[in-house]
Amino acid sequence: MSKKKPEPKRARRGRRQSVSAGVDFVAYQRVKVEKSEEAYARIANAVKDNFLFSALETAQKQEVYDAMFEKSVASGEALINEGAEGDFFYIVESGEFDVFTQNNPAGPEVPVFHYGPGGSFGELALMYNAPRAATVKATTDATVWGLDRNTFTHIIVNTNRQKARLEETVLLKVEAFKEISDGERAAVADAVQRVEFASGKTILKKGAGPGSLYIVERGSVRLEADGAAVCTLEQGGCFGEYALLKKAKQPADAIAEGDVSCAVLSAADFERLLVPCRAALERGMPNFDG
Ligand code: 1OR
Repeated sequence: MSKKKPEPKRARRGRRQSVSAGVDFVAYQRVKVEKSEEAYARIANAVKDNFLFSALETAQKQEVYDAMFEKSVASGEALINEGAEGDFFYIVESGEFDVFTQNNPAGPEVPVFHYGPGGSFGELALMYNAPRAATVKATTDATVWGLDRNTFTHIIVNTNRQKARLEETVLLKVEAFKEISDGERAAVADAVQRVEFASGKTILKKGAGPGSLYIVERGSVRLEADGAAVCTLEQGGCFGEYALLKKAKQPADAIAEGDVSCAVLSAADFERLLVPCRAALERGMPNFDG
């Protein structure tokens, strides 16, 4: 066994409160497991394509990385046993795992799923406060990064809260979205990815082809054409829609003024979700055509 977070039992005796469907959490204490710079780099590499981590802001990622501990698993060892209480969530750095369940009609010895490097498992018991739904066994020697239940739940709760904030605050400020229903707005909140930009960064370049729709969540974005300011967008402001709607080139540079975070909707999701507000988006655009 490797290092674990300090005193997990004590933390779990805290007052429980229900915060959102399926998620229970206890008073949160930040956890820091000492590790090398190299270990941090390995964690970042292991989670880079993991959807659970893509929505996290930089500070939250740091919080998760701080809490993670390294664990070696021998070939044949069950890291998770079906029916057990959930304790940790795992990300695979190296090695292979098979998933088994007693409910498998083909037999409990036949794997129902497989994980390799970059895969993650053990979230169900933590999210739904339920027994482990399956057994996860190493089929080779493996290295995983573990995250304690309390930190995992805290991050999920925060992510849900951020999504609610996006839905109830930022997206409500988008003029063009006044025309879409609550359900449609919730679908946009589900589809967007949060992307952060450092101060001064050119987010979109004038003349580039159609890309995504950007909705400013935090900070301000200056639109600039040929050195002349067009306008400055604050929370709820959109850019990228001109090129998408007109199937044209970007009419302006979009530059981050201070640190900026945007909710970004892909061209495909834009087509799928925003048909009802095409006209409103067009009406709300700055006059790029002079
Ligand atoms: P957990 O906390 O319940 C076991 O611990 C983990 O195995 C579980 O979270 C998932 O992360 C992972 N059914 C249940 N759990 C699965 C399954 C699964 N696959 C992976 N896990 N399947 C249904 C089997 C009838 C396979 C789905 C493809």
